[in-house]
Amino acid sequence: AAPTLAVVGATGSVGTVMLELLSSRRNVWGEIRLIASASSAGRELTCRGESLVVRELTPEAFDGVDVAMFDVPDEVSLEWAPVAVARGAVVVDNSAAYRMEPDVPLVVPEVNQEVLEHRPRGIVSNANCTTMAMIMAIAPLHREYGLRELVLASYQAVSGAGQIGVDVLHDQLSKVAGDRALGSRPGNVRQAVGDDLGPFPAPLALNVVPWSGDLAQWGWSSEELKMRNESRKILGLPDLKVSATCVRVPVVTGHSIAVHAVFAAELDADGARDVLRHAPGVIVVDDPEAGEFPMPIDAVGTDPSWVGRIRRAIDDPRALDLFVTGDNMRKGAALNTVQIAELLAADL
Ligand code: 2RA
Repeated sequence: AAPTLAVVGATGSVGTVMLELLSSRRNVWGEIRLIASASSAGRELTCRGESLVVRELTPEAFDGVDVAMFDVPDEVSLEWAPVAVARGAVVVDNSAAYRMEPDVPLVVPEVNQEVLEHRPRGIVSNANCTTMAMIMAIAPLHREYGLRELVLASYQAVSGAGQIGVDVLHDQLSKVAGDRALGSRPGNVRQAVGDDLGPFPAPLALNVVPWSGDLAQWGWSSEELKMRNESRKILGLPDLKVSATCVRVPVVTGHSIAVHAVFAAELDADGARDVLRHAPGVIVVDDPEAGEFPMPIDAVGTDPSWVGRIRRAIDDPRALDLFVTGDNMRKGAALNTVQIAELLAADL
């Protein structure tokens, strides 16, 4: 029989994109079971044209489930992924709870699908959305030229912080709209926006905020360490040098990353462009004279990582600078999880 899939966190913003993807991709699933916290249980959602009632997260909800996709907070994954595994499911988890565990594979199908085979705990992790967009472009370049170092700056959309992030940005934009004095004197944007900053430490409207995630260690944010640690794990380069600065920008959906990548071999921009044109899940958009760059307003709602501004560094023939944009809700979260689940289903 066709395998049974559970979607845990089905009513959340990533869960919503998961249901859209399941409705539009090749249908490999038998039953699809939607699961959420008690407060969302009983809601009706549509998937594959069927109306489905959301079930409460209980151990019994996993009975008969072959693959369970989780998009819930870290602490919920920590508690419930082992429960799903004990009931016979393989879990694909989009939280940070298990990503760096040595016995949990961290999988990006286009990059390191082979590690999916070894999953002794029955759990597979999905990478963070910021790492994901970037790694899609960097992995094929690494295979060709041998990566040595990454210097990264992210430009992260508010939907990475959930629906609350999107709502807060739109509220702030309506508060600042039309007042042309705003942004030209210290403090007046803060005053117009007021105290409702939602999940962000400062106003996003008419601003950029060099902070994403929590304080981790030595002044680095959790998001910056995720970019470093996850890149090392996915590429199998435990000593890779990575420095990231993660920045939140007033964009709804689409995380972008400015990348300076140093390789072992000398390279040129045309060669790199050619490698990227042949890379799965990557689209090259690189014609500045025609105004063609990778940008969130174009990449939103699409599957690939968009890559452009590809230049060899002027002062280092082994280094490349480029700009990547990807939909943080799709490949950055829901799509990669669904792709992993589909690979597992094909192997059942
Ligand atoms: C963010 N990367 O953009 C986080 C979401 N997982 O806030």
